[in-house]
Parts: sequence; structure tokens; C-alpha cells
Amino acid sequence: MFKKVLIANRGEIAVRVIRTCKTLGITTIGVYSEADADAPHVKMADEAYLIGGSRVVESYLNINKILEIAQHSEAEAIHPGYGLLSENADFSRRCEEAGLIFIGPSPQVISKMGSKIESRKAMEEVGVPVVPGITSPLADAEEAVEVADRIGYPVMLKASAGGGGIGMQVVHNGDEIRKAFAGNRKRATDFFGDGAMYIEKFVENPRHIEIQILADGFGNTVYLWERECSIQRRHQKVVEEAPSSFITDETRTKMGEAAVKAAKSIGYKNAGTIEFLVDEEQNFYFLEMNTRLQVEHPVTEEITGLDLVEKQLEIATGDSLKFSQEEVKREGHAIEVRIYAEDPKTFFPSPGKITKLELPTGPGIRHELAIHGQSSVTPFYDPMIAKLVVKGSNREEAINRLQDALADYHIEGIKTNIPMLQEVIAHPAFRSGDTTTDFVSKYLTSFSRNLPLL
Ligand code: MV4
Repeated sequence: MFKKVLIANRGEIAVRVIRTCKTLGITTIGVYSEADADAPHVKMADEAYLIGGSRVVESYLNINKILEIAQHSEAEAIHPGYGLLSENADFSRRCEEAGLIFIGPSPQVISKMGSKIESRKAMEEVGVPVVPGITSPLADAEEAVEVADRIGYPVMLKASAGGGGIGMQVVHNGDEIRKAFAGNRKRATDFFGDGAMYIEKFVENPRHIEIQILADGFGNTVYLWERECSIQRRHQKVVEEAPSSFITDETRTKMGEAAVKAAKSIGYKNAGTIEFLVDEEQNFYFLEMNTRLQVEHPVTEEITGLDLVEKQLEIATGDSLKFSQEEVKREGHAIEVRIYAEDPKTFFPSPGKITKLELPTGPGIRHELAIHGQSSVTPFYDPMIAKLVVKGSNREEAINRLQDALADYHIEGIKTNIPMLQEVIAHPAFRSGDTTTDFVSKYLTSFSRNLPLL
């Protein structure tokens, strides 16, 4: 196992990674920005180094400076957490070149999965189901119309580099495509520097169900079941749970096997997630692959009893997976909610100083956070300030525990989305498992006065 690991991240995920490193006896190197000088991850790390200014480009995205710190501190490996540099192929390559182990897949794999068109193509080639559509970039709106006429409306126009719903639109006929094409291409170019567009059949009322996998460097790949993350607001996940209450055991096995096939076919190594859309008839379609540890990984840890950060470290250090697919447990039910520092009415971030923080305690309650009763939430970073993870022996118990826990969360000084979370959890549609992707707009009338998507 490594002796020294640098954690190139901040907030709850930096704290989460440091916690496992400590358990394994690994010395941790933290890095921080000016705004984070007093942040919990800085205090927790064995050594911590200032990268630079508060803005991410001056700090957590500064590859040169982070590599310099890694070398100076004699770290052997870098854990990128999620977001920031975690899916940056250039960073993975620069780590390799500097003789450091990037705790994640190779730069080639990150690049391939970063392109939705390329990853769709790779999956189609090995027989992982993809939504009917195309696997090469569209030349122009007329080609999009031709393809759509062939596959049938409605279709979804998507940006290959897309994320957060940017450059994505449902279209119902040729005229709508002609109206929508240029604008979506421009938004994709502006946001991602890549205007490549493609088209897929629109899947009605889908669920977002993703499979967690682990792959070592010896060809061993296992699936750690699914997480259902259908409840989102403007492409921001709100509630994540495992197992899904929707899919059957037969679908579960098929999806797990498809995810393993997907990972093996690209030579994947690390923890990773294959996202699928699942339709009302339980047909599932590859959406994209995330080549990092995800925000919602704790729900998988809760039902499998595994520590995913530990598995990432073992894989990166060159160990093989020590268990088979048949040995992966699936026990109980876990739900995670993301607590954001945001105004529950406008959804704008709510930075400021936390003046009071009281957390619920009790059986089945886990917190992942990096704030305390004196912390400040700065406008420089993502407003997600904590995750509450609950476990029960079944879904009903988990929901009850979550409901009680949310009522016992007392945060003062900043606004949070807890009222919205309470409304979701209390809704009969959530209890009954009607958790499709339009949950928030369909049921939460007080929270759906949203601006249109970009
Ligand atoms: C879709 C879809 C329906 N049909 N693709 C949204 C985010 C992006 N990664 C893909 N997304 C979707 N792709 C086809 N062919 C519906 C969505 C979608 C969605 C997916 C998962 C979770 C929430 C969502 C909210 C709106 C749209």
C-alpha cells in the first residue's frame, strides 16, 4: 500500500478520502486555496500546502502547482476526489509523466469516456445497449432531420461533450430540429469548446439508474449493484438510493453484467460508474460512464459493506480484487440526500457564515461533511455542504429514519435546501417509489417555478 497520498480536492470528499487513508496508515498531503486556509480537510491532513488564490483556476485546478507540491512532499499517488481534476485526461497524463500514480483510469480511457459520441460507439460495438440513434457527429441540421425521420420522433438532440443538460433538447419534428440545432451547437461550443452534436430517440419517463463497478489491473471486474438517482432538479441530483425500488432482479443482473462488459471492453481500471436510462418496460440504455468516485458512492458502501476509497487505493497500488461477484453483498436500503447552501425558494447559492450546526444522531445515520458550527460557505465552490446518508433494513425504515434525521438538522446563518428535501421525502409518490426523472417538476409545485434550462 502507498505510504503517502496527496488529495487534490476540498470539502467533504477530501475529508472522506483522508479518513480512509488514516485507517490504512497512509500519510495524507492536503492542498488548499486561500479561502480554505481553515477548512477541515486542511486540519485533518498530516501535511497541507497552499496552492494559491481562492478561485479554482488559481488553486484546485492548478495542475503545475499541485504536481510541484506532490513532488516536494514525496507523495506517491494523487487522489482527485470528484469534480475538479478528477476526469481531466491531461491531469492523469501529467501525473504519469511525473512518475506519480493517478488514482483513476488512464488518460486514454478518460478521454474516450469524456466524449458521449465516442463512448456510445464503443458500447454499441461490444453489444451494450444504447438508445437508438447515431454514433458519429452530425454535420448539420439537415442531417439531424434525416436521422430523426428514420428513427422516429420525439428525439433528443445532444452535445457530445455535454453535461448538466447543456446543448440538449427534445424535438418533435423537422422544423423543431432546424430551429434548435444551431443554438444548441453554440451553447456546447461556448461551454465545452466542442460543438459536436448527435441525436437519440427520446426515452419517455426514464429513470436514471447507474451501476457501480470496480476493476483492478488484472482483468477482474465486479459490479456493486445499482444506485437510483432519478430525483434531480435541473440535472443536479437531489436524492440517491440503493437498491432501486423499480428494477427487478433480472434487470439488476442484466445491467450489472452489461456494466462489467462495458468496463472490460475499454480496459477500465479504478472504481467507475456506468449510467443507464431505464424505461417503463425495464429496457435499459447506456448513457455515459463516469470515470471517478461519485458523490453518491456512500449508498453503495452502505449496502455492500465495502469502503470504495480503500478499494480505489488498493487497485491503484497494484493489488488485485480479493472477492468475486458472488461475494458482493446487498443488504438493507440506503438513501443519500445532498444538502446545499442555497435559498430554498430561488435555488441561488446562499454563502455566509454558519452560526449554528446541530446534526441528527441515531441508528443508521451517517454524515459526510466538512463544515462545523463556525464554518463559512464561500461563493467560490460548489454549494453542496453536506451529505446525509441513512440506512435501514428496508426502504420504509430508511425513509422513516431520513425523515426524522432531516427534522433534527439545525443549521443557522445560511439557507439550505432542507425544506425541499423534506417535501420530497414526505411525498406519497416518493414513498410509493414513483421516482422518475420528472419528480421535482411533477410533484413539488412550490419548487418548480424554475427558469427554463440554459
Ligand atoms: C435522455 C433522456 C431521454 N432520452 N436521453 C439528462 C442528462 C444527460 N446526461 C442525459 N439526460 C437525459 N437523456 C434520451 N435519449 C432524458 C434525460 C434526462 C434525465 C436523465 C437522467 C436524470 C434526469 C434527467 C432529467 C431530464 C432529462
